Amino acid sequence: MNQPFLPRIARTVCPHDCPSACALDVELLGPGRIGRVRGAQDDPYTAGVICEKVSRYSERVHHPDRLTQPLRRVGPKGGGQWAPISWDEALDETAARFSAIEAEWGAESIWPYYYAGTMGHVQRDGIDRLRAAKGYSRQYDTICTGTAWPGYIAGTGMLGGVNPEQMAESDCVVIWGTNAVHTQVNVMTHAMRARKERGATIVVVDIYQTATMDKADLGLMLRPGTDGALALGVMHVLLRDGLADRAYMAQYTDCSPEFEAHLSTKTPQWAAEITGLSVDEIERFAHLVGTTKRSYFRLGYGFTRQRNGATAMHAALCIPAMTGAWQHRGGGAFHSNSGTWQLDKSRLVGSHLQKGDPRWLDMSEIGPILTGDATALKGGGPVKAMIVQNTNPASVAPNQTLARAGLAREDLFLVVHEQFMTETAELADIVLPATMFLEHNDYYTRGGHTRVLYGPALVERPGECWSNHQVINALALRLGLDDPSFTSTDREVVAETFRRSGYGELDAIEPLGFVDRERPDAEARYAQGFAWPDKRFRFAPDWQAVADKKGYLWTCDPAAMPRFADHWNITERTDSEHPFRLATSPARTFLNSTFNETPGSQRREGPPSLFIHPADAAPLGIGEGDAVLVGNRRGEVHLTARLRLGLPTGVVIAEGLHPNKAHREGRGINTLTDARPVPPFGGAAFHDAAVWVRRADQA
Ligand SMILES: Nc1nc2c(c(=O)[nH]1)N[C@H]1C(S)=C(S)[C@@H](COP(=O)(O)OP(=O)(O)OC[C@H]3O[C@@H](n4cnc5c(=O)[nH]c(N)nc54)[C@H](O)[C@@H]3O)O[C@H]1N2
Ligand SMILES: Nc1nc2c(c(=O)[nH]1)N[C@H]1C(S)=C(S)[C@@H](COP(=O)(O)OP(=O)(O)OC[C@H]3O[C@@H](n4cnc5c(=O)[nH]c(N)nc54)[C@H](O)[C@@H]3O)O[C@H]1N2
Ligand code: SF4
Ligand SMILES: [Mo]
Repeated sequence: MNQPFLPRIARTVCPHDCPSACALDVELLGPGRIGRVRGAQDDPYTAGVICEKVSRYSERVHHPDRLTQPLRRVGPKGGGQWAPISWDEALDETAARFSAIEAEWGAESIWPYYYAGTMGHVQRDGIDRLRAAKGYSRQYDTICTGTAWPGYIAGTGMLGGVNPEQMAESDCVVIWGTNAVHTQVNVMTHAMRARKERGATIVVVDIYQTATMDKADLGLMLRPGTDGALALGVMHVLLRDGLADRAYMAQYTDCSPEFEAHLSTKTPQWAAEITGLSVDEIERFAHLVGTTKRSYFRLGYGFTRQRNGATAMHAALCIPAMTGAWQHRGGGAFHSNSGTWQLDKSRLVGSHLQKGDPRWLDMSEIGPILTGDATALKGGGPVKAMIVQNTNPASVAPNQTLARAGLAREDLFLVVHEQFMTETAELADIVLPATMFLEHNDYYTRGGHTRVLYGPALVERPGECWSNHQVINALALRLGLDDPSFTSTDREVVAETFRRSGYGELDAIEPLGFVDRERPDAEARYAQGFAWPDKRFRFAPDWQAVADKKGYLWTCDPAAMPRFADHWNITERTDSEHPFRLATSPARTFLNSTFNETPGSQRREGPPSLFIHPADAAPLGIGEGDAVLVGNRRGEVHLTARLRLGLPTGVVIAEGLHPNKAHREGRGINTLTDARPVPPFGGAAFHDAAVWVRRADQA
């Protein structure tokens, strides 16, 4: 007997790649239909606030372009002609091709590829279980966190910080290298509470006048890739003016006469020269954080998407270690809590099944890898087959020309499991339709906060969509794997992972919807010492020790690393041919390339644009709204000029990622970014490119 559907509001979690991982209340209007999505009021970090793109999620779930059945390419690669096929046909063909390619080229010629389209661990990371069991090439994850995380760990010894809810108890919140209004709106909720309730000062450090800087009391607009210099100038002033907490440094840090000597030449004049800030701005900032005990440093990812990003993160993190802000409630630092979950994911990712010791291929180097770069291939053979889940490398990967040429290779067998016909899916041999978060079960961690949340399947899936977990399991069974982990349901994997991690039983956790992993405040602020053997924060980082902790792989000569916290001058140089520095900062209503298919976001973002200072535009004959061409050694991209006063001269900004085909000639912004791995351990310098700009009609 069919039960009538009762419209209701259900609790779940936002699955997207955003540190906030908001707790959501979703209106369920019918078995397969949702209405409004709201931020949960009773979740202390979400606090009832979510971004606009997710509040109109019904646009995305019920989008007419959603993929709903498996497709096989007919005609040439990328030709746009597809024939619908059954799941059996799609999986049989994939398994047969994978087996044949493995027999001819070896298991390492197959490279499962994924990222964080959903942040649910079961659906995101289950692909590693198949990879391990088959001995396929491994994926070295660098694209997002490759510079930021090592930079932070270099100081504290682990990836964790003071609970971000404490921003509300701060007297000074420093929002550094994150455009939180766009990328993690909840930071603003708590920072603005501090201002309203305590009169806290809000400082924003960025390279242009972002929507976040609009809200700041002190906006520090510096030249791209110079954050290390700002940090050193600040520390110089702290020491010079007696604002360093000497007792704290003596007990909790490795501060040495050599480090102080190193800082003695890093005057605010020196820093002003490099950063483009004034001496007064640097001294004001130093005095503010030097005299405000409760200063909270919220360090983002953006400033680490520079070639010197890891050292910049470390240098910024050194400031609260010098002021002793860690000791005070509402003070300290935070980047991510991703080192604090203590999850046992060994069954989920198939550690028990690992076959051999296959090569690690760097995901950021997908372009060089697929176009046969011997170094990027680690001396091994070519990649001949891929299954891609949860990511859109034809748009998001650096050096798009290489990435797309590689994905389009006729001799690459490409399977893409997606919710939409993305620009990666367009290049596939087989496209598989994927469920969305409301249609499958998973759990989610919150890098920007303290909770691990459960998101249950709430609505019926459209058409023949399958979850990532189902696809990986079905493919594994067809490839002859019989481990019981390949016959479990997604809910069982959540339950098992929680149980193995000591979180408790899912049945008990589900009604509440989360496990709070908040650490005792003293631990979060390292009151018993930092996470190095001598318990001291490191002004002189031991990068090898960072690599050893996390399994990072060196991408530069270790001897090249600066000895102390420093400004490492290795960003892409401007020259007479490439006089501008370009950053590709996130747009407010796209999330990487996700949401660039929804009408609301398309309307809000308009055509792909380039922010340029009028003083730079005038000599080039560029006016507001003109078509411009932006280029460098890697390629050329069409954009629409937007004249803005809120950025330094010599710097241009393209907020993205718009679809490649929204650009004239179909080349997206990552045509201009570099895929060569950033030191010390890889990653992509998305905001670090030297370019030229011209009127398109003069090009
Ligand atoms: N709306 C929206 N939200 C998102 C995303 C999105 O694309 N759109 N992406 C999601 C993902 S995957 C991530 S990892 C997070 C990242 O979120 P954030 O931590 O905010 O990092 P980014 O978005 O890369 O960049 C943030 C800011 O850093 C600035 N920046 C660039 N170079 C420098 C520099 O040298 N110094 C300084 N001080 N600032 C610099 C950029 O201009 C930008 O304003 O956001 C997530 N949330
Ligand atoms: N120029 C420039 N490029 C950048 C950045 C930048 O700042 N500037 N940021 C970089 C960063 S920080 C990151 S993290 C990367 C992110 O790059 P990606 O991880 O590729 O992020 P998205 O573009 O959002 O693509 C995620 C895809 O996963 C799909 N998806 C979502 N959920 C599921 C699911 O459950 N199953 C399956 N099969 N698919 C799903 C979505 O439809 C979407 O197409 O981009 C990077 N690229
Ligand atoms: S702010 Fe981030 S986590 Fe929250 S709803 Fe928006 S995308 Fe999701
Ligand atoms: Mo990211």
